[in-house]
Amino acid sequence: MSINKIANKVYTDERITTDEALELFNSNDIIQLGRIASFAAEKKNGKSAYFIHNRHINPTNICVNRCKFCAFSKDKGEDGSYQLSVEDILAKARSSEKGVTEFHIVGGLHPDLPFEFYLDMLMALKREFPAIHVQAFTAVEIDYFSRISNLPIKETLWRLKQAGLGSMPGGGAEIFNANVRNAICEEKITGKRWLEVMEIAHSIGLRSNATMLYGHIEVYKDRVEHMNSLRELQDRTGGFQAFIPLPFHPKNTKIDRPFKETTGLDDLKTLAISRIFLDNFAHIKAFWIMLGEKMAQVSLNFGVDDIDGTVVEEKITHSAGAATAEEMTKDEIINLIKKADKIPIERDTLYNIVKEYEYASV
Ligand code: V47
Ligand code: SF4
Repeated sequence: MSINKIANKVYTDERITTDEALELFNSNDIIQLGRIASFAAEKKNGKSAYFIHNRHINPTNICVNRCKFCAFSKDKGEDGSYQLSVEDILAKARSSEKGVTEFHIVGGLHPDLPFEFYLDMLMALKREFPAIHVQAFTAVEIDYFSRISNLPIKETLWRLKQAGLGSMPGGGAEIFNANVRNAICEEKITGKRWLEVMEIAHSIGLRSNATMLYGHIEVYKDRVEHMNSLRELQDRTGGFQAFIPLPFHPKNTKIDRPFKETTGLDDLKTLAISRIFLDNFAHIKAFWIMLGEKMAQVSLNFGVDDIDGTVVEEKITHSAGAATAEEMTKDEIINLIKKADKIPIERDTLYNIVKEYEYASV
């Protein structure tokens, strides 16, 4: 089948198959891919491009999993390992700029911290910042909390929600294929378990995101199957907000690669195809920290409608050699969006509009 035939399916609102998505991955016609993805994106979000005024906080880098692709994690007692107290976390929260609407909190699987630590952290944050949404804990952390607390996943999530958890980020998904997963993060929960945790989260009203780590040892088919599992779950729950493809950063990791970073073409292709394939996801996000500011901006014309946020402090990708800054100001983000010929919309975590900025055609 030619790309034109696949394009016609998208233009007539017909879902594309996994074989067709694979065909798109095997094409290098990036301009046509961009055109089809832009059509799909504009149908969902018009000319809007979203961003959020947020702050990331990583409570600890000590992690029992030690995934091969992760340069952030350390063993307990190792040089460079750290563990923030609730008071340290509050201090970071207090240092946020006025107007921040989200704390984004993920960390390692700490060997000794009890489940109560995370409940206390949430309660302390909500006590002091009741209006700020806390998006925290990947499905991997939730599964770990359920094991250390001896509670079922649903009860674990319920207690976190009662303590102030607003929604979940999309991390920990990596690549669901079992062989690839075993090779890059053998200690991590399976893809099936990741999906189960998300299904339960959605069932109790917690929204979440979904990610895919690409550009390591996986092949295109693994990416398509990963996205297909997400599309199937989303058909059942509707609980995912954004899909975020994350390009692998190899520095300081244990993954041998014959070449280094993902290429610009692969980044754009992956973002564009995800927009075309995931017809039941409202948003495709380019996390500028990992893609670079310029690539994130360009991707706004290749199916992306969200470039994440101000971030302020980022440890996961920067441990793995990211060359980006750790913070962008709102004005810088707005400028990137305007110059991509889109309308900047500051959103909150749940995509309510905080402020719509003027459209300035270039
Ligand atoms: O799960 C770890 C990834 C994720 C590396 O939901 C790496 O809005 C590249 O999921 N190279 C955590 N990636 C970050 C994450 C995220 C980020 C921003 C927004 C949202 C959201 C979610 O980072 C991990 C893993 O997939 N990661 N190491 C690395 N060397
Ligand atoms: Fe731990 Fe997450 Fe890093 Fe894996 S990716 S080692 S689970 S912090």
